[in-house]
Amino acid sequence: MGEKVRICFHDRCFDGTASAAVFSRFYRERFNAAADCQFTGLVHGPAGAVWDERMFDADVNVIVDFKYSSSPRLTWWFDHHQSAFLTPEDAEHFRRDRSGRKFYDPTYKSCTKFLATVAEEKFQFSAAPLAELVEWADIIDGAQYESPEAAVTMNVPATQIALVIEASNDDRMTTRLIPELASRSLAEVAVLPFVREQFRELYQRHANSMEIVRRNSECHRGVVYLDVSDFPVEGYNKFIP
Ligand SMILES: [Mn+2]
Repeated sequence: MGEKVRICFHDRCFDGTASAAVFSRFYRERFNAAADCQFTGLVHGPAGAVWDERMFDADVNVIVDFKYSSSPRLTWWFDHHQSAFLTPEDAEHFRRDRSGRKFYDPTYKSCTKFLATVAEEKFQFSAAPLAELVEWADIIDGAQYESPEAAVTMNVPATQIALVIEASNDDRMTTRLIPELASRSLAEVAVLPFVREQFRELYQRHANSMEIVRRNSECHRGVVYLDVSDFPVEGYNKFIP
C-alpha cells in the first residue's frame, strides 16, 4: 500500500501553490519516493472553523502557507503569516510541540523560501532545482517586483503563471499545476497548453481592466482615486493604479 500524503495549501496564491510543490518534492526525495501526494486548496473565510478534522485523512497530513491546526493528526506545518494562529491556545500548542516538524517564521516574505530553507538546513534536501520557483515566490508574495510595471505587464513565465493561479475560474487549476511546478522550469510550465490557454483568456480580461482603470483614475498629490463601479470589472490587479 502506498503512503498517502495530504498537502493542504493556500489556494489561488502563487506562494501557497509553490509551497505545495516544494513540499511534495521534498517529501518524495527525503522520506518516501512512492508517496501518493494529494492536494487540498484552501482560501481564507470568516474567522473560526477553518480546519475540519476530516480533512486530515491521510497517513501524513501537511499544511503549508496556511493557519495552524492543533489536530493530533497534523504531521507537518510551515507558515509565515502574522495571523497564523486562530487562538492563543493554538499558539501555545505550537510552542509546546516537540515533533520537529512544525515550523513558523513570520520574518520570511514567502512560505516557499522558508520551507526550502528549513528543508535544506534540517533535512539535507537540495532545493537547487527549484531555485527559480523559490525566488519568484519570494518576489510575488513579498511584492518585491522591480517596478509596478513588472507586476502588470506579465511578460515573464512566473507572472503569467501567477495570473493563472490567482484568477482562474477552474477550481482544479492549482492542483493540476503543483506537480508541474515541482518538476519543470517556469518557462516549461507557462507554455503547457492548459496554462497557455487560461493565460490568454485571463490576460485579455486583465488588459481590459487596465484600460478601464486608466480611463477612470485621477491622481491628486500622489494618491490615485478611481471609481470602476460602473464597469464589469471582477477585481483588478492591485498594481494597476
Ligand atoms: Mn504566503
